Amino acid sequence: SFIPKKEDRFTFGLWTVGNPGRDPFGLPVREGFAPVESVHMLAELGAYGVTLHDNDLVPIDATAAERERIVNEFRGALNETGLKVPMVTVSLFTDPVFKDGGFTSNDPRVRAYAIQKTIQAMDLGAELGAQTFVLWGGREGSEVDAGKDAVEATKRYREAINFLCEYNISQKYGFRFALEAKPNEPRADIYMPTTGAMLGLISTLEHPEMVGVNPEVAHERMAGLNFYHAVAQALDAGKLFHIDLNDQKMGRFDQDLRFGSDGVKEAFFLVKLLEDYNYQGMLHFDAHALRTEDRNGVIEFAKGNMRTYLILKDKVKRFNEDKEIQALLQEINGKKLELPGFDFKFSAESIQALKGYQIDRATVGAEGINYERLDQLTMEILLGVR
Ligand code: GLT
Ligand code: MN
Ligand code: MN
Ligand code: MN
Repeated sequence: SFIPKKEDRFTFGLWTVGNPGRDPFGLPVREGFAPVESVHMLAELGAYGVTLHDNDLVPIDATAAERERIVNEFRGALNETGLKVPMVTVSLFTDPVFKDGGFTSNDPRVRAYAIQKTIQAMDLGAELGAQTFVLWGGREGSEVDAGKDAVEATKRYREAINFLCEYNISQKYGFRFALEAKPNEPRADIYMPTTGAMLGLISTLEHPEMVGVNPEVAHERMAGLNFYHAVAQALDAGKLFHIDLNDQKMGRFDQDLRFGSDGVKEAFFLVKLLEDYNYQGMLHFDAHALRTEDRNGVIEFAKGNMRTYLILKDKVKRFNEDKEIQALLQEINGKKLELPGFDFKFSAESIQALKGYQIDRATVGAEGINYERLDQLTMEILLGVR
């Protein structure tokens, strides 16, 4: 058991298993898996698909002929293995031209190029059969707020996404865009730093129905936030179009650790949320193997992400079927309000009923809620003794 299957919908970015272990202080330590190698390796491990930035596959300066050769070769590997490309994205952060942002750059030459590059990435994604287009604005931010008006930047961001939505419609691509927030790194501050901020921006777009979010565990944890809560809000809004699974120590630099390797409990509640609410999207790992690893370690890393998800899924089942836990939850969540005419919806009758309500404050205030016992039982499930 815990062997990944296509039905589990696990996907990996080409940049994840392709990562050669470079960091801002050190050189590469291994040869990352090249795109075609990644496809074969991941298919063998039971993944459903791979995802990519335009330039993970096609170099930024490739000629049309080179592009065709590369895409054909890649498609050959996909056909051979049955691996899918459910999501693509665009790099608006690697090239020096984007040093002060893409969509929000002060320079209109750069803003136009960012939109042009994104449109070309959409064309590539459509060719590969992708349905989701992720936008991570890694350089959309600032160090010097004197130099860039943040209100103007928000307007430009909106304008660019509106443009992309219209292009999507005009080409009948049917993409759903998923906006990925991150609080900082590589910029000192990145605009729209949290999933909640992205949800706020989406409601101001011309086609809000076409745009959702791609929350990443590490990014909310860098900001010291509860990822489970962020994803819950996105789910409630019908906006969880995609998800980036990995892990991260709270408040540190971007670590992109193997899923579940740091915050097991939070990972458990995330899996529980996704499973209980029947999330049907891809389970996408955006992480990379530690810099200590060789290529074999990269395979261990890829396996580990999927295996941990499946183990946690099994723990969720145990939690949901545990009689004692369920009885406790019933006790905690099964309280009754005896107030005829009041149903928490505003009406003439409910306001009347509410005005006459007299809570027994002392009794209710003194009741224990039993979260200690519930949390201990959860821990015992996680620790494998239940
Ligand atoms: C980059 C970033 C990720 C984003 C990717 C999509 S690229 O690795 O750190 O969080 O999801 O652009
Ligand atoms: Mn990500
Ligand atoms: Mn990250
Ligand atoms: Mn990241």
